[in-house]
Amino acid sequence: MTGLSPIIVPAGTPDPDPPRDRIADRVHMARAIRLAAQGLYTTEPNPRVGCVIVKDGVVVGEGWHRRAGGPHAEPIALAAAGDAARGATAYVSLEPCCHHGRTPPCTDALLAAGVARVVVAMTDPNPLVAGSGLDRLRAGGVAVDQGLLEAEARRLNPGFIKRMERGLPYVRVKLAASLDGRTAMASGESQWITAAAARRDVQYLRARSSAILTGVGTLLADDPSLNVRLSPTDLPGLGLDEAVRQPLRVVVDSRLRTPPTSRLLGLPGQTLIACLDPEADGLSSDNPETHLTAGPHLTPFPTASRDREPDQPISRELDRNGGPHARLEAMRERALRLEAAGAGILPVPPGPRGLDLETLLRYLARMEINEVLIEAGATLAGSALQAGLVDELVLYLAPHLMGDGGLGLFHLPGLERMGDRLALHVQDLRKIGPDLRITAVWGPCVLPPSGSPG
Ligand code: AOF
Ligand code: ZN
Repeated sequence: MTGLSPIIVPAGTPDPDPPRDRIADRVHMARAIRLAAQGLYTTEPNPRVGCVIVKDGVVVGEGWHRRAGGPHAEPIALAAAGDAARGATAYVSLEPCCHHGRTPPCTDALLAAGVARVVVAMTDPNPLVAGSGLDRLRAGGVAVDQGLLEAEARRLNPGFIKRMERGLPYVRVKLAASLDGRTAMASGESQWITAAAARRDVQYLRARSSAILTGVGTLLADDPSLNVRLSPTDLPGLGLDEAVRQPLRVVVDSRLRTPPTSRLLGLPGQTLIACLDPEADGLSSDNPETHLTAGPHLTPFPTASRDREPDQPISRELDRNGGPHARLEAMRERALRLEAAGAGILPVPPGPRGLDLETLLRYLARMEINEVLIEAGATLAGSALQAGLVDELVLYLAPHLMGDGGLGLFHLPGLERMGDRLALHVQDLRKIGPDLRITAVWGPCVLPPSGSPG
């Protein structure tokens, strides 16, 4: 592989006299993890995986998974190794798969190539694999070791792991504020708080995410694009002729107030608007007309445009003075207009504050969304935090003071006493141009820093 900087063996528990082969194992696994990271911007919904094949102390093949549907890391490394794979050791950042997915099982390829030993950093949380890959290798006479640099390997794939283990995506909240924690001036003015370097850094956060989520308040105030504006040369793993993947844009918009002329609807990529489910919201009965739409490309629900005949009488007549049917009909009309503008509409049942964010996130996980970036205002960011749905905060702080009349970072009602505070662990802190970037997670440090490399 070209273009990679030298391997730095991550520091572990000090070992006064580490055997040479154990050091070699760590070096090769570190390399496999580094290779896997080349897929940071391209593999979703698949995990980022790297593989190194070593024979008699010499690296004879390397590979990393680039795209779902494309070859996995192991067959690429095996092809590079050729006959040298016989009797060799394969270092893989994730347990080799043993199932037929879009590609055949990697365990079969490793066995057929005569690999003698396989070292994996972590087992595959995919229930279709989950240890069976290692079992199959052992049954085929291969020596198997697991757990080497496991924490480092897990950091590669927080979204894939959480989706497989808990049916939820990994959620990052990104916010930009002044040093005194304000996201807008008292006048409401908010652009731009951070400088160009921090705004570019956010582009890398977007590029690694499967979805970007915002609220209708931010959308109405800023008309944001929520797209990735980097070029293929900015992102490792992308060929010059390849398009940069646009994450799914998700707008939390209970009453469908998103204007069909919103900028994000005109951009490449898909937009999903999550609204309050009119049925669950008590607006409606068993009337099939109450189904809104999810857009032809998202299709989890029957679409209004397909269900309804053009001149079918509508319930507006029943309820002229703004009662539930009129409101429902107004929602339907807005849904149809937004759908015509290219959006998918997803009805979500109500939660403690507005629509139920956990249900929405579970739905996104079913769509194979691994990492979600929330770029929203204090209300949505606060709701997501208080619902326990946020895994990581990425906070950009500009060296300004905006005054105590400005808006704060999170709307967190009910925190009154010191004991109510939400405790964070700062995992990474660095200067990006003139601004600071703080990456924080809950509790002890287990998660990776995000954002652009360096
Ligand atoms: C590996 N090596 O490089 C990757 C693995 O549809 P498929 O065939 O691409 O299979 C996807 C699943 O395979 C994915 O959910 C995960 O369990 C595993 N990914 N496994 O041995 C790889 N990318
Ligand atoms: Zn595989």
